[in-house]
Amino acid sequence: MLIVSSDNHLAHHSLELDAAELIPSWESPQRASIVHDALASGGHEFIAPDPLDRALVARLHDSDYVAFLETAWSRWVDEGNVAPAAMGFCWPARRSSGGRPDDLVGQLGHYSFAADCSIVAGTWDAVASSAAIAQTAASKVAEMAGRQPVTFALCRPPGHHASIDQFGGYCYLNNAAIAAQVLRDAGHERVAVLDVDYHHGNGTQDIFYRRADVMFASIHADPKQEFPFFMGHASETGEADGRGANLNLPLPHGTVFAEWTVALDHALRWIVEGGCSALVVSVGVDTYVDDPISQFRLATTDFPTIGAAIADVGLPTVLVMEGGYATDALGYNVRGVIDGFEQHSSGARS
Ligand code: Q9C
Ligand code: ZN
Repeated sequence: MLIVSSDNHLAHHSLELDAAELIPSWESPQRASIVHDALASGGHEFIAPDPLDRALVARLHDSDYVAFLETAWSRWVDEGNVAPAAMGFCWPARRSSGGRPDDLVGQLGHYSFAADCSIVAGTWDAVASSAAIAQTAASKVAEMAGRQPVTFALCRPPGHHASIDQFGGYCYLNNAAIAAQVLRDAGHERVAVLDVDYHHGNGTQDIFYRRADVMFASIHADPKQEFPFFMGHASETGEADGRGANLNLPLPHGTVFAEWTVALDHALRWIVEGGCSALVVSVGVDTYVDDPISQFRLATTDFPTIGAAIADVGLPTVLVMEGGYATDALGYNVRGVIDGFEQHSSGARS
């Protein structure tokens, strides 16, 4: 498989508020190295990303938000802060009047939705590189010949929690949304984004919620029990032109593969019936039983089955890396999805 990756993320080591303690984020630099190393011996081709297309990003994210992400760290330093991470502490709440404050800490609240995510010196370079990886992986799929084009975007930081104008959940720019837009621009009339990360892809849902041309399906822990808490309910089905183009399949804590895979079949059927001609997958492997921040019970041996089921849809596919925090198993689990996809895709399909 063609894999797009980069080392430009290494200086992004964010802090997160976890159980009232500020800790080095679970979303660590070593995650991407672990996945890279697990794939290095698999006979894959690795390429570096093209430069990020800023006009493309501006079609998915608010331009003032992107400018904020790019400049927040230097503003933080210029204001004399010595703390190693720029972080907000005050967010707009119910009955807030809204509007963007002038103050940097106020803007950190305005442009984020969770305290598990902060901006450090290396954040923007990592975020821009991660988005460029998704963009490049999608443009390669769009130009590839052959039966079932597929690429893997080894993105870090992840993207599916990043909305039009808010970061959170370790995500800043929405890599999967960028990949989907590239496929749209390459002539695919209808594109699906399937999100199999443990957490709901609230950012991807937000970006495409009023659009019919990108369908979004997510299988995730019930927001009644789990982050991001305020989005991801089954009742959210899309609005305006996007009515009916959003599918949420929330599952309870403790879900095992036999239950999870029923939701996967449902989502894949929905995508096929929706008439999509290309697929982006938000590949989170934090559904794994021993994930330190998650509560599903998938096994390492389940991930190749997931990859094969996704390949069976037969669409040109961009696999985009999202979450997965059990560093001991992360490499095997991601490799499982990729091997499962490739083996199914190259094997006899009826
Ligand atoms: N500190 C992804 O998997 N973190 N993001 C809260 C408490 C929320 C996960 C943990 C998890 C975000 C891409
Ligand atoms: Zn996740």
